[in-house]
Amino acid sequence: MSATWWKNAVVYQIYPKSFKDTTGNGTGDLRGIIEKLDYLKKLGVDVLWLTPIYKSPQRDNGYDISDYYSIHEDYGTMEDFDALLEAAHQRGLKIMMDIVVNHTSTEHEWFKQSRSSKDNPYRDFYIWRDGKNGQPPTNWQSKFGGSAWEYDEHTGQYYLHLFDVTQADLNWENEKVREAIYEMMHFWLKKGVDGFRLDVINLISKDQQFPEDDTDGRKFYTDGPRIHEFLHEMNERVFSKYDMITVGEMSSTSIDNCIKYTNPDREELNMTFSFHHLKVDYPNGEKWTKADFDFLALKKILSDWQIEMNRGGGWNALFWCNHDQPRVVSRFGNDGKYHIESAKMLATAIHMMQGTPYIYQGEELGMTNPNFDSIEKYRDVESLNMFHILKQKGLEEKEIIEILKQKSRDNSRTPVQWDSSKNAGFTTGTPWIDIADNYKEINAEKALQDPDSIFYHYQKLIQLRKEYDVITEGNYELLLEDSNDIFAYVRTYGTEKLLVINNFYGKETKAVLPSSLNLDEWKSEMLISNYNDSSELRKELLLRPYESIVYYLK
Ligand code: TEU
Repeated sequence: MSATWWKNAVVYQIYPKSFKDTTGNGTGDLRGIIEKLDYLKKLGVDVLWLTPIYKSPQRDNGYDISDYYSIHEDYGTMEDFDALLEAAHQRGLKIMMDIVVNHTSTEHEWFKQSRSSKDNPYRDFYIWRDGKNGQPPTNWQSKFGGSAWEYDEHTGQYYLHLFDVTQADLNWENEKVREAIYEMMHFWLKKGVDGFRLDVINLISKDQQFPEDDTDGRKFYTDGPRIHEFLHEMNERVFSKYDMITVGEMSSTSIDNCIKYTNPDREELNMTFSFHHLKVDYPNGEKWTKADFDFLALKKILSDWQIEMNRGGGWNALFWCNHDQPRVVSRFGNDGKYHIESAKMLATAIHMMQGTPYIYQGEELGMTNPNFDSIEKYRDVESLNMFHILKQKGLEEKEIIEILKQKSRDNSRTPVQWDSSKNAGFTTGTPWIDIADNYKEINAEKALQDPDSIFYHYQKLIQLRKEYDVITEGNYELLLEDSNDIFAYVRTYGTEKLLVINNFYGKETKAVLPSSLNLDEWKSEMLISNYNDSSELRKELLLRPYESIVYYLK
């Protein structure tokens, strides 16, 4: 296997809590993942990323870790984990762990020690500062709302938490913290795991002056002063010793930084998730408002990242969905009349780009947002915090629910719809969060029986990636840049081309391809489409609602 096998791999993200329950306690578990490995193998993915399964009080569904070395009891035991690893490896599937090292739970032993006194040896594992005139040390804001500093009466100082108050930021300036983290990483890699997804990894280096201005403070710790040094050190001390895949989750980052993170010469990470393309429905940067998405901005952002990362020798992780984002078919597609067409179109649009694609559980079934209509149905800490903050701002409850229906992270956290039986075959108990009520129409059992299903479209896209080098290697050029409904691009690799044409809307439209493509000089073959009678390649193509076609030119 080549050292860069991850370049044409496809990763599948599992949110264990909502994947498959085998005990009837309403929460998914590791045995449930083992049960579904053959399903995942059939889809054709190579790597399974598990969101955090470590011991945790679950304030933020496992992103608040209290022990890096044990498994959260609802998910099973370390024996179950070992069994999963073995069963996955037997099938040629790799396992990627979610590594959360910007912060730990305040229930982690390190934090308990740290909080106990100013001269405890663990005090410097976290970021403690004195207040300013009875106020927090800076005006930095938590990503989940409110101040990023929490006062601790016991020692009279504040600790930093960029996320929930129970997620205390680790002090990466402290070499002992870094050593402890590297040791933990070796523990999992020695067990045989094949990769890491590193949670908000570009936030670990804070400006030690702790400055402030009239913003929320993110510029003082995003892609911070020592971030590249820390990642290089991590690579040298850990990643370089294993054949593994690494992907960094990058909050509010820049293309320039992501080139640095992923250009192999710098020895940091293999690839990065950036989120700019998923902020096109945040008008003026505001997430907590109901809004349509800006299609031209979406095309521009994805294209800029395709072109610039390639030019700088970097590598993108490609994705529409994860456990923090609404379901893409509800967001950029159509979850009603054109559910199947639009889900397939979106899949094609992202899978034919350069980078390593990530599929989030249920995306391959076209799972939709659940449209939860009362606050009791929501579970996510961010959604619940925002509900209160927006209420304080004077918004009506009904209005806030409409916003949550579009923006809540719970939109993607409802259980996987396996079949049409009770609770969609997810659990025999009471699910920890409700199941979307369309599970009788949208479920895996049905998808597997229908050769035209969204599932088989994803399967085909994955196969194509394995067959055509142009999908992995080709450079990218955007076509019809100003079109308000078509997202078309061409990939070129030596003497091969891939022409990808997507209608992003539910109306017919005409694509007039530029003469510069010299279409007459090429032999073309249709590789995939979402209608069974899509047209051969022509200079002018009439596209039906959400029609999506890929042509291979040689
Ligand atoms: O998310 C980091 C992150 O910045 C977001 O995607 C986050 O969900 C968003 O800012 C909220 O508006 C990662 C994890 O993916 C997320 O689930 C965790 O809650 C977070 O880190 C803290 O560990």
